[in-house]
Amino acid sequence: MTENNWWKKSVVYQVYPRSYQDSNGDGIGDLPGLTSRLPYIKDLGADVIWLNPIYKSPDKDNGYDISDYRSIQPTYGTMDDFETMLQKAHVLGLKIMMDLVVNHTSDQNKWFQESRKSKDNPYRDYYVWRDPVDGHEPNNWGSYFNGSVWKFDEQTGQYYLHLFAEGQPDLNWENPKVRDEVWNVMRFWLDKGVDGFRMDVINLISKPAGLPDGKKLPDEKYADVGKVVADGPRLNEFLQEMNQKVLSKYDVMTVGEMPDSTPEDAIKYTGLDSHELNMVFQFDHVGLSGNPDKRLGKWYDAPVKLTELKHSLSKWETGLNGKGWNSLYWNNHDQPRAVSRFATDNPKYRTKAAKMLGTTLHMMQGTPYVYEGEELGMTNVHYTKLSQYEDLESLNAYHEFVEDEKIVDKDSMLKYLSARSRDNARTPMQWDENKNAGFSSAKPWFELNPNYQEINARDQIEDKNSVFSYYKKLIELRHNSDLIVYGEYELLDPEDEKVFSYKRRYNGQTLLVISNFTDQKLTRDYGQEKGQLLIGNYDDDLNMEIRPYESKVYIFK
Ligand code: TEU
Ligand code: CA
Repeated sequence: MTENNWWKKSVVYQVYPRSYQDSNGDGIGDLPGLTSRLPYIKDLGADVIWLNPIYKSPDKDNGYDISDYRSIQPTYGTMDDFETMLQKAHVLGLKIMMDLVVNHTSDQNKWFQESRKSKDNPYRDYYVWRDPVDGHEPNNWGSYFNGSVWKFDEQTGQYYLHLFAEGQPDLNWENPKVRDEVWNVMRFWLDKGVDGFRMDVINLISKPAGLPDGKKLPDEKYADVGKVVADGPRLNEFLQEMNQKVLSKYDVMTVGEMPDSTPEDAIKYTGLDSHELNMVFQFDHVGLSGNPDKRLGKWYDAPVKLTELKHSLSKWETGLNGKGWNSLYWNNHDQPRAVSRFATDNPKYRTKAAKMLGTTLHMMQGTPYVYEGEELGMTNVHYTKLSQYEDLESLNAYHEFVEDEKIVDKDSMLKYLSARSRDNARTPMQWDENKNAGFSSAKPWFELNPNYQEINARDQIEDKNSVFSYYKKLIELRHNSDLIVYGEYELLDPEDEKVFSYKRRYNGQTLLVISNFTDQKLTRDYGQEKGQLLIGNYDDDLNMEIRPYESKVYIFK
């Protein structure tokens, strides 16, 4: 049997539909808008589009709370609009990967509406219901979005489980009927011709038997639920069932989002013999530089140390080599903008810095993901007021830590939100310098980043020195090189706090990648004088000299 691995050679472009392109002047991105921009994505060179959820939803968590898995959110368009988009994408040779959100549904989903009616409702066991313990929540788990994971429901006097927001009750995967429902939802979309799924928090679906308390520090209100629930006892079994019953019948690509997973876990799920998923999204590198006050978790504004970043990415490169497959990403709709977070958005350097980050990631082993606007070097939005935020994770965290628990002062928390809020990723796409950045004829649903006059697609498509043109080259290089796709990775100088350099080796060829993460002029010798320059973000090459945010790639044949 030949290995069908088109997904190993692909580059994925992520579209957050709400912020991509509005077509009907209501200020919200939509499917016809995306359809009109497919040629742009094709021009960039991407092979696959990962589309964030477009299903019917009350939008408490921007589509990650689904009320009907088989219909399209009316603000995004109709099923016809979806099918037109899919068909046009296929004509252009672009594949469409859907978001599959099945750890939880919306509380407006028909299943949950039935489930909460009575203890003997046929849908009761679709969700996780528990009696109060001594008048309290059944255990000490804390929600990803703050507060307890348990919500008391008056009607039947029991609590239901929600790892995320209250409006996102967790499905009970122990119930075989739930699994069958999920398989049917998957078949519904696969039979329409979609090319794969990105599976939302898929490593959280199997809860440990008895739902035991998690470990917590004395001054912590709740236990970190990820540590108790991730990689649960029946996860392998559920994913194998999914593969046997559904995935194996289609030629599709799958990526499982797996917070708290390790390379060892990932090998279990993406391993060559396990027949489960093609790859996972791991969280190690985006989890670095959290607050030393553990109660605040990700909320902090210190930059990440380069040595830690290198260690983290390298652990996955070497850990999965020959055993599983990596996904490569700097950012997505849940993360701040890469250039602001890992390099600099200072206008003096940001173009160089964005290209440097692109080079560092795109020369690694794995399938690269480009988040909309990353290919332009879009930056964090730098909000200063709480009223500018929209995302419930940010708002909940502010209310809990500043107002309820008073463990951080207002100004610090605003700085942390500005550095880390998911809203940084969700400002509308910057298409041109016109009013509303070409995103919409009306006021956008969410404030634009004011820098769209300086950073926009129209300028960059024409400019051969733009971040966009550079990403195009990076993608083209990968498409034409087995060395870039398959080569074995080796980190150089792990203790170097300023330069990220590594080698890739394949069939007697070697690639050398050198990236300066500082604004200083440095000198480094990795033997590059004997190599041939493949790509770099400066006009010329000074060999041993490595200028601010310079990145260059050499090949040795
Ligand atoms: O995110 C999973 C997840 O773990 C989030 O808590 C994420 O880590 C957080 O936003 C970063 O602080 C997925 C989706 O990508 C996210 O948009 C959803 O809100 C979440 O699941 C619930 O469906
Ligand atoms: Ca619209």
